Amino acid sequence: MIQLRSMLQNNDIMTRYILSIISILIISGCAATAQPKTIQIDILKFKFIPAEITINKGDTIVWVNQEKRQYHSVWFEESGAPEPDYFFPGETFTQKFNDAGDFPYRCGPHPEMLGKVTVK
Ligand SMILES: [Cu+2]
Repeated sequence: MIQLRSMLQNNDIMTRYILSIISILIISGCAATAQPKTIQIDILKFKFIPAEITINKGDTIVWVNQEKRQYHSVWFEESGAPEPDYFFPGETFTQKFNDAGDFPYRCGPHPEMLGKVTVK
């Protein structure tokens, strides 16, 4: 009987130990790896809104053309990318950022439309 009681107590300690290890793993896992996010940038009245943005590695940006009838593009000209297709009202342009750095861009048909993505 005494043996059984001590076994139950040991079991109880073991369960608490395992539970505390599991919760430490969950908490540290959440802190260490931020989930990749998708961030929206609007295009309206010949502006990228916001024009400058800071994101984390692995995040994705979706540019949404919110104009009534004007097409635009998102062109990372300085990084040597070819000029992408224009996209029209209601359409989007999506890009994922895997590397840290500064990524300035412009609109192909409207060189005065400038934006910058900073990836941490
Ligand atoms: Cu444009």
